[in-house]
Amino acid sequence: MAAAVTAAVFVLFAAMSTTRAPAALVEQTFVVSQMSMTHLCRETMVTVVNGQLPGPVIEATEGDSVAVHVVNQSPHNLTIHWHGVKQQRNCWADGVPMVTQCPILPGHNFTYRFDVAGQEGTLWWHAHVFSLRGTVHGAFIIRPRRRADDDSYYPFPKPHAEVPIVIGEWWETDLEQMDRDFAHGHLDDQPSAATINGKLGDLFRACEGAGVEDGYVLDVEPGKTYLLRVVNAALFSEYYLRIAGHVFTVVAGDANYVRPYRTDVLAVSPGETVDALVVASARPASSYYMVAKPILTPPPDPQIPAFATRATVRYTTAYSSGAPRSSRRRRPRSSSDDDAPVAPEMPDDYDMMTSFYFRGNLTSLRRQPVPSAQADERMFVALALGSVCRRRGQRWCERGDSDETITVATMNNVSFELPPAAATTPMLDAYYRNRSGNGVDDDDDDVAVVVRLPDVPPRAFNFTDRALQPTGPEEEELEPTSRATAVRRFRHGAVVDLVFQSTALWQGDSNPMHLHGHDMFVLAQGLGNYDAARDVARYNLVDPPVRNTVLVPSLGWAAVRFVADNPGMWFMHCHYDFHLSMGMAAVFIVEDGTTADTSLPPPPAVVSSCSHGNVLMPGEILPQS
Ligand SMILES: *[C@@H]1O[C@H](CO)[C@@H](O)[C@H](O)[C@H]1NC(C)=O
Ligand SMILES: *[C@@H]1O[C@H](CO)[C@@H](O)[C@H](O)[C@H]1NC(C)=O
Ligand SMILES: *[C@@H]1O[C@H](CO)[C@@H](O)[C@H](O)[C@H]1NC(C)=O
Ligand SMILES: *[C@@H]1O[C@H](CO)[C@@H](O)[C@H](O)[C@H]1NC(C)=O
Ligand SMILES: *[C@@H]1O[C@H](CO)[C@@H](O)[C@H](O)[C@H]1NC(C)=O
Ligand SMILES: *[C@@H]1O[C@H](CO)[C@@H](O)[C@H](O)[C@H]1NC(C)=O
Ligand SMILES: [Cu+2]
Repeated sequence: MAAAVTAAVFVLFAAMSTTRAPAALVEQTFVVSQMSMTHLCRETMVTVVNGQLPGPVIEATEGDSVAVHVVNQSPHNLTIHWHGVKQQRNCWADGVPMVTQCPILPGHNFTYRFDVAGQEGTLWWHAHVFSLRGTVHGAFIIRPRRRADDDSYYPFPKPHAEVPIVIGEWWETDLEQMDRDFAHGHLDDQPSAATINGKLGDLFRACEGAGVEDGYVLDVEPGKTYLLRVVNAALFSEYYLRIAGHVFTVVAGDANYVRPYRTDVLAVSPGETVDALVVASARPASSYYMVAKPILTPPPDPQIPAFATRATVRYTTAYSSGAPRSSRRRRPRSSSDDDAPVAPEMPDDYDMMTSFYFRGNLTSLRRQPVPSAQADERMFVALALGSVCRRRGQRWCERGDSDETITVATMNNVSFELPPAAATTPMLDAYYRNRSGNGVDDDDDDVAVVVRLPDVPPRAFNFTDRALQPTGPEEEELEPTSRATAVRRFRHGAVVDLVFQSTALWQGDSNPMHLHGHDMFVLAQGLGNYDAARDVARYNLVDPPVRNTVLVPSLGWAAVRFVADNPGMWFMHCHYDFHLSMGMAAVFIVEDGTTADTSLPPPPAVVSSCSHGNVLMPGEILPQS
């Protein structure tokens, strides 16, 4: 009795001291359709959500439920992925076509339902039929849940305003066709421009007589602090972002707080987000360019044109407090139009070190409970290009830029392809029904094989030897590879150490590696070949930054640790679109735990089906139990 009373009092006390605003349902409808847009003097059909580019911002509060009704009025099969949302025990809503669901067919609808619990900051959403995400994307903001007795619910002074800054590219290509081109080893497509919040900016010429393209304008009041929520939604490049005359204070990356880090330049790779505070402390009489500039891979890699783009930060004069009050509505006055905005000095085209140091300076805001016990699983994954014979099943063919081969991208010498069975049954469905197998039938005459993603590269070589970059005898020996459905199973709760090694094999790209369903502790990064004997000692096990996308530097490595505690099938892939379409991907299976609340629940009542219509009741696909 006494114990019960004490418990009741305690519960009441706890409830009082942490009174939180109640969780809400954030509901939104995404109508996906095609729209004609004119840039660079040419009309282009683009696939967009709600007629907007970038698409609508989702704004939620930590702990909210989200429901997004997707109405597919486009001619494309598509799914939407909620990039960075952990989807704890909710893999069904992760939005990877043929892995977690069938695509939403043209003319069909699908509703995604999920919670955003335990995450705060900036994430984003995008189509996951790969290249379509070039125009089907938007920011996803999760604000901290405010306690009733506490106004300072951010771990930094509350900013005056919050501004999504979405870096993207303008494509005049049919993006679905481009995907197929990449998958067949044709890498000729390239963006026509870069964008900030969908605008190309004044570095690009509009039609003759119409001058330059519009740029995004951020109006600021002197002395106020702005929280920029920067998303790199580009398909191709990592970008630097700078604002002339202003300094950033980075406060979060991938919706995980970092210790405030002052820098005049941000580095954001595709898939990543960065939250940064900017104080409008420059001379208000001028305006200032905000420039996003891609990082290029130096020759001998093919020099794909990539473009810088710019927006403007413009000071508006607020009421000065000493001035007499007037009933007239305050009109923002822009700085003199005659003055060209001040331009920032940008890093050089091939400067990767500024990005490397930027990342090296990020630490988690709080000490992290890094599971520092011995890892249960260790993997070393080499990222490379290779080639397969164009004719399926053919074992020998001419290599080295030959027409007989298709260029593909690999993880430990496997280039990912979906099993043909996934065209009718998503891998997760099959897995759910037979959790002891890989979730893929390999009984019939499928060409694709399911293989275990090797834990180490099957063949040791000097990973970062630049002599491997151009086609040549050494390269040609390593180049042959194969396609398969690469999967790797993890016991529920396994602590996994994963080292990614970017290689010089046939290219010298960096690789932004993205893991679905989990965040990763980024323990260390380095240039050259990873050497455990030397590099494990450098692991930050105290306050490593936590991310869903880790940039593996060009000709370098990154070491991450994650806890495989979210049952389901999670895509792990490079967030450069060309690498993804070429097969730099794998599926991580996280097994069920021992209890119901550590196991994958049944699929939601309405799931999309590949074969018959789009609405299927669970009884139709699940064995009666
Ligand atoms: C999809 O949703 C829209 C808007 O809610 C509705 O008008 C339409 O009938 C739905 N289509 C299907 C196939 O359910
Ligand atoms: C932090 O940034 C500074 C300036 O770019 C750089 O010199 C330093 O090496 C960086 N620190 C790490 C650990 O990367
Ligand atoms: C489940 O998968 C395993 C391994 O692939 C297979 O041997 C077994 O027959 C499957 N069971 C059922 C009921 O399909
Ligand atoms: C690997 O290649 C690099 C760059 O060509 C070279 O400097 C290094 O000595 C090589 N390492 C080994 C072990 O051969
Ligand atoms: C990949 O495997 C093939 C054999 O299947 C081999 O010829 C090639 O050298 C390997 N390449 C690498 C980078 O391991
Ligand atoms: C869309 O998906 C359906 C069912 O999986 C498939 O039959 C069709 O070929 C796909 N269309 C395209 C353009 O990929
Ligand atoms: Cu890559």
